[in-house]
Amino acid sequence: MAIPVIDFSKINGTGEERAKTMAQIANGCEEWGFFQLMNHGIPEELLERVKKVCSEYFKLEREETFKNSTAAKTVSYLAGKKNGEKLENVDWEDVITLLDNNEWPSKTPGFKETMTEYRAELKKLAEKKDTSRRHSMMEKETVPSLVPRLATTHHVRIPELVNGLRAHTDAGGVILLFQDDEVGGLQILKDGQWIDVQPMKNTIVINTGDQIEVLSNGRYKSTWHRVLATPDRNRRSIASFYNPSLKATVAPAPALVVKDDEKINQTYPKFLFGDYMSVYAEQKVPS
Ligand SMILES: O=C(O)CCC(=O)C(=O)O
Ligand SMILES: [Fe+2]
Repeated sequence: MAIPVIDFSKINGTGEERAKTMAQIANGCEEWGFFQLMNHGIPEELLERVKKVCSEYFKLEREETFKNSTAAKTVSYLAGKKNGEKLENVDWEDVITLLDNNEWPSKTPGFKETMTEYRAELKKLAEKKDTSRRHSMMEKETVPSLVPRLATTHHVRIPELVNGLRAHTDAGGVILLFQDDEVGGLQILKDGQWIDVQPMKNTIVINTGDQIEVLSNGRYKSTWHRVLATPDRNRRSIASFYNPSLKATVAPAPALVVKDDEKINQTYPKFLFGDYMSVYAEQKVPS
C-alpha cells in the first residue's frame, strides 16, 4: 500500500482532467490525510538547489553544534543509564525555522536566496491548491500565512537508541513537505498500520493538519505520522506550514455542520489558533 501520487499539472487540463484531479485530492484528504504531488510547477532546477544548500548548510553550520547540543548530550547520558534501551520521549532532529524576522543562515553561499525563491514558489502552490479545494471552507478571518520550517532529522551513529521523530499530528493547516528523495523513514498511520511515505524525486508531500480537520468538521483527517531512524544516514526534510494567523478563530465550516443529522453533527469546538498552538507546543516538549 502506498500513499496516492497525484499529477497536479492536470488541474490546468480539460474540464474532465481537472475534475478528476480535484476528486483525487479530495480522496487523498479524506482517506489518507497525505498524498504526493508530482508536476506541481516548482522547477526541478530550484529543488536541486534547495537540496544542495540545505545539505551544505547542515554540514557547514549545524552538524558540529548538533553533536554538542543539549539534546545529543542528554540522549547519550540517558542511553548510558538505560543500558541501550530505546528512548521514547525524544525527537532526534536538528530543526531551524525560517521566518522573516528570524536570523537566517549567512555562511552558506546562496542559502537565503534559494530558500526565499523556494518559499515564493511554495506559496504559489499552496494558494493554488487552496483555491482549488478549500477556500469555501475557510472562514474569512483565517488569513493563511506560510511558515517554512527547515527540519533536518539525524540518525547517525546511535539509531538504535532513538526512534527519530515521535508520532504526532501536525497542528497547522496544510503542510507542504519536500522530503529526502533517498533516505526514507517517514510513515503514516492508516487503519492501524504504519505505511511508508515512499521517497520520490521531485514530488511535494502534502498533508492536512489539525486545523483542516476542524474546519472540515472531521471530513479531512489530520493523520498521525512519524520518522524512523536510518542507520548512518541523515535525512533532510523541509516542511512548510501553511497556517492560519494566530488570532484566527477556527471552527467547523457552517456548511459542513448539519444540525439535524446526528452523524455529521458538530464535533469540534471553536477556538483561537494561537491558543491551540500554545497547548500543542507544550505537549511537544521532550520530557
Ligand atoms: O522529517 C520529516 O519528513 C517529517 C517532518 C514532520 O513531520 C514535521 O516536521 O512535523
Ligand atoms: Fe509532522
